[in-house]
Formats: sequence, structure tokens, C-alpha cells
Amino acid sequence: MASPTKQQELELLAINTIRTLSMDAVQKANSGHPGTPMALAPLAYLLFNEYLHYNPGNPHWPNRDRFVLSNGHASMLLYSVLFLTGFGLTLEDLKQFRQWDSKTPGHPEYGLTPGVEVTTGPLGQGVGNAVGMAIAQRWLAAHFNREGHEIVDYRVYAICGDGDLMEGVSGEASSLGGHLGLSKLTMFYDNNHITIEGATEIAFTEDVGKRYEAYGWNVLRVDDVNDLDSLRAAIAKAHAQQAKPNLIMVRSHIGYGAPKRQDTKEAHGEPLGEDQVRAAKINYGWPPDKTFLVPPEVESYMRLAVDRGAKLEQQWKEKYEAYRKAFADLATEWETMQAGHLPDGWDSKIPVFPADPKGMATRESGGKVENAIAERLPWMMGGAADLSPSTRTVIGTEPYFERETTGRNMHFGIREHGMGAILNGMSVSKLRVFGATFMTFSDYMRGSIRLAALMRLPVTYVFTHDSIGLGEDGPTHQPIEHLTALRAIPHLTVIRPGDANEAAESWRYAIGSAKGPTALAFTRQAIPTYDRSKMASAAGLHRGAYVLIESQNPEVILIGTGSELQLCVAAFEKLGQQGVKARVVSMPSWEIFEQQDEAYKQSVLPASITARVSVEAGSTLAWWKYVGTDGLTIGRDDFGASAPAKELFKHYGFTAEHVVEAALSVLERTKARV
Ligand SMILES: Cc1ncc(C[n+]2csc(CCOP(=O)(O)OP(=O)(O)O)c2C)c(N)n1
Repeated sequence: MASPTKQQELELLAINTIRTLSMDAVQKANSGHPGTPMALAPLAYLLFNEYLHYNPGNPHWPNRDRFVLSNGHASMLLYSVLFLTGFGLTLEDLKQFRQWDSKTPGHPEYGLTPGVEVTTGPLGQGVGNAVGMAIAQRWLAAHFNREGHEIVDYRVYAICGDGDLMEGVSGEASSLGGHLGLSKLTMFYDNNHITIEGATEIAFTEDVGKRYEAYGWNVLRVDDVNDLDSLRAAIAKAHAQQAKPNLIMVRSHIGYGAPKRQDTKEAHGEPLGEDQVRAAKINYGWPPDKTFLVPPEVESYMRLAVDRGAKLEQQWKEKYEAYRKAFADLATEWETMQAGHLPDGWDSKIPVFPADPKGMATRESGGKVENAIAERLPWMMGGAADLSPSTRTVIGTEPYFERETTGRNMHFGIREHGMGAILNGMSVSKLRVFGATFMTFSDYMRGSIRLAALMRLPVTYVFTHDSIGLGEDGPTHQPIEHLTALRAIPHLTVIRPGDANEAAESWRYAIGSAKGPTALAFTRQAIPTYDRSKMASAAGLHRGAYVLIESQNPEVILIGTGSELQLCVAAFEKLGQQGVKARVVSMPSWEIFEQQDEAYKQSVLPASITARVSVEAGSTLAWWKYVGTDGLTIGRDDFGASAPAKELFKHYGFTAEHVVEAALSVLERTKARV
């Protein structure tokens, strides 16, 4: 074999720097995952040094290539490379791996570490995110590029492991990615045959390559991750075709170079121990007693990325200036979108719904409002998991996003979890996105919703059929605990509007005000549209809860949400006829209400009125927070049944009479105490 060239020696030195920094950081933290960074260092080196277009000086440069580390436990791989390429991480940051307040947490976190495109760790999600990013890339290119003015031409790269590809969410997203032919996406599969419990053979024996071929991906194989030329050849093949997403299956050896750890499950998630760290370093030709060693020639070589990146962005900026001159309106749109702002007048078409005792389902009113916003918000995009005729979420004027077309409607297929992860990838790409399904299936996408919340992404979920009120489909389809479970997710705003005008405000909030994801809970069944000249304005929704209607000096408060608000209004009338003074509070969103100041909260739910009844067709578990120990909750803590909605409501006590009864009983209770 020919002796290595100077360049090859430098490359190997850089790769071993990535390896040893990762090992040392894990060892110092005495916690983390050393094995995969040691194995994948050549791939990360190659991508960041030869392929990815990025600017460390501006990690937000809009036309940068995206990189997703779906196997987020290998975070040190990414941190080492981000440090070496000059993203602003310091050696000290690496030494603080997994420590309080550091920029190098256990798993990569979006918004915390420059260069981290998405939060990963829950396996499989990153694959969905990458598919979403590739969808967004294609849409943005189609929408903004003009002949001779290609301002969007980036690629999306991802690395994933066995765990990612065992998770269902990655299969869902990959299936859709293949169907759509997302050729700008190149994903590397770290085929190392090891997971936490041992060899993958214990639970994962399918032919992954064949599976991905069946999904419609271009599958390539590299026998040894250390063979940079083979990697280069595979990437060249991937880039040469424009019909399919690429899966490059790369054989690697976890814990590479550590004599007692290589190819073992222990290498996955345990620090190597001082002995094995030393032994691996000796194998790499590294000084065994030096820690966090960065050879100066490696640092200056890898830091070339800074100048390279600045030049790339500068070239793009020149291109963009020409674009701006030629297409001023599009450029304004692009800049507004990139800044995370909304176009002027984005909400000017939102309808006001006239009072109507028969009313309409909030899925219906919600659909009209969504369309009114989409008309004025060109980068709003979304779809349903094969339920759009029921969720009413199609943007009426738009084609679909398909292999050959780039409309704003998506067919996600029956893939709720995949939809959730894809939405996150689209959202970090600056699109304003929504995804719809029946509320009961929000469970299927919960993992992705939680990550949207963790990342504070302004994704909107449209969850229709939001209670037993969906009727005949029965208990499998009737959400019970879902509202409570969704409310339990930090930074997710749940809104359950009580009539068409609240539905309008709920969308206005989701697009205009939300600082994270919003779940909109819409009914299947019609509910009355209130006469707002006689009741408070639906704009009260923006305070989470508000007094809808009341008698002077009320003694009892009826709190309702969604379809049960009408029961509170009816009970209010009946109580009035009996001389009982009540207040009806519409409480579409707990989260928004919690953000109000104490004075406002007290004005809606004064401590002095402890006679309170909540009415919501779902779990009562958390309602005690608002009704207190004197109060009563009317809800449903058991599964529903298959029957017409009206009958279910009657059987389960969702009637105005029952609300009246409860109100009288809490009043009696509180009066007895006085
Ligand atoms: C959804 C989810 N389930 C479980 C885990 C815990 N977990 C972290 S890594 C891992 C094994 C991953 O194996 P592989 O992808 O082969 O990673 P490698 O061992 O190659 O680093 C598991 C089960 C997780 N992070 N996410």
C-alpha cells in the first residue's frame, strides 16, 4: 500500500482529534456516549470539510445545507466538529459537556448551540425532521427561485443509527420521503450492528437496504467508514441523481480503536474508562496522557471553514442582491419569512361569524379561518393524515405538494407520527405549518409534539372530533384524557374554542401570537354561534379565559370550554329564572390564561367566589385546579361508547339541567359554610 500523503495524514489527524475530543469529554463528564463519535468521526469530518455548505460565522444563513444528527446521543460528534470548524464553541464548552448551563448538553438542543439545526435524542425524530426539511427546501425553491436566480439550492444531510431506523416514525417519514422523491436529502445510516442490549441481530434482522429501496430511496453502501474515498464516491453517486432521496449505508465499528470496547454494547453509552481511553489513543498514534488535545495544524486546517463559509455566504448575498433588484416583492416576502414575521394584513380576511343558534362545528369555522389566513400568508402549508374531508383543513385554492407539483396542501398519508416529525422539520425551515387529525390520534404523534414544544416551534395542530361528541365512531375514536394530556406538555398551547368566533380567534392566536406550538381542539358537531352584541367579544380568547355573560354580583361561576360552553350558557338562563346569579366563564385556553397577570385572573375567577362548576367533555383530572375544593367538575373519566352524540351527552350528564343541579349544590355547600 502506498504511504499516506501529507493531506491524508492531516485528515487522519483531524479525524482522530474528533475522536479523542469526544472520548475525553465523555470521560470527563463520566457520562455520555463515546462509541459512535469514535466510529463516525471520518464521516463527520468529511461532511463538514468537503460537502456541507455553511458559514460558521452565521449559522442562520438561509441557504446553508442542513445537517441533522438523528442519533442525538452521539452529540459529542457534532460538538467536536462544531468546535473545530469555528461555530463559536470553545474547548471549555467541550469540557463542560452535560453540565449545568453549558452549550453542550447531553443531546443536541435547537436554539442553544450554534450549528444545531434541530433537537434530537428521541430516536427516529431526526429522520422525520430531515424529510420535513427536504420538503421545505423543495417548496421554497419552487416558490422563490426564478430562472437564473436560484437563491434556494441547499441540500439536507442526516446521520441516523439502528435505533432511528427501528422506530416507526422514521419508517413513516421515509416512506413519504421516497414517495415524494426528495432527492436533495442524503441520509447516512450508521450500520454498526450494535444497540444498547447487544447485537442488532437480537431484534433487527430485516434487510434495511431493501426496505429503503422499496420506499423508493436510492440505496448505496460503503463497507468501511474509514475509507474516505468510498464515502466520496457514494456521495458523488447520491448527488448525481435527482429522483430519489439517498440512503448511504455505512459500516462502522462502535468504539473504534478501543481494544476492549470496539464492537461492544458497552461502547454505546458508557464512558470508556481511563484505561480504554489511553489504549484507544495509543491505537490512534495519539499521546495517551494528553486530554482535549487539538493539534495546531488540525485547528488551522478545520478553521478554514470560517473563511470558506464567509465566502460562500458572500457569493450568495451577491446573488440575492440581484434577485432583490429583479423581484422586489418576492424578496420582501423572503425577508419577512426569514425574520419569522408575518405579511401585513395576514389576518385581514379572517371572517366574523354572525350569531346563529344552530351554529356550525368548529372544524367548519376553523377551516374557513385557516383558508382566510392562507390566502394572505403565502408560506403557510400543511395537511392531514388522510382525514382532510373530516378535519376540513384543505386550502381550497391550492394544489397539493407532490412529486411533480409544489402546492401548499400536503397528503401526509396515515402517518400521524411521521407528520409530526415532518412538521417540525418544515417549521425550522421557516414555513408556517399545520397538521390535522382526529384528537384521539394526537397520541400517535405525541413524541413529535413534545419536541415542537421543547423547540418552541410555531406549529399548529388541528385536532378535530374533540370529544365524545363525535358520536357513532365510538370509544376508540372519542378522546377522553387527551385534552388533559396535551395541556400537560410544557409550552404547548391548547385552545378549545366555544363557538365560531372563538375558532377564528384561536387561529389568529396560533399564527399571530404563539411562542410555540398550538393545538386547536375542534368539534365535529355543530355548536351555536353567540350573539356577541349581547355577550363579551370573542377577543377575550387572547386572555385564555374571560367572562362571557353574567348577572350582577354573581354567586356561582360556570366554566365551560368548546362544545360544553353552550351548556353553561343554557344553565345560566335557567339559574337566572330561579333567581340565582351566575357568571359564565369561557375558558378556551388554560395556558394563555396562566400567562395573564394576577389582577386579570382574579377579575375572571375571584377568590371570593368559590362556588364553581367546570364543564368539559373530557377528563376532570386537572379541572380541580380551577374549581377548587368547593367546586364540582362535570366531565368524563371513563371511555365513551358508540351512539349518536346527543344520546351520549345525555347519558353522561352533559345537560344544562345537570349543570344547574351542580351549581345549586356547590352554592348550598359554600353557603352552609358561611
Ligand atoms: C425513542 C427512543 N427510545 C429509546 C431511546 C434510548 N436509546 C438511546 S440510544 C439507544 C440505542 C440506539 O442504538 P443505535 O442507534 O444503534 O446507536 P449506537 O449504539 O450505534 O450508538 C436507545 C435505545 C431513545 N433515545 N429514544
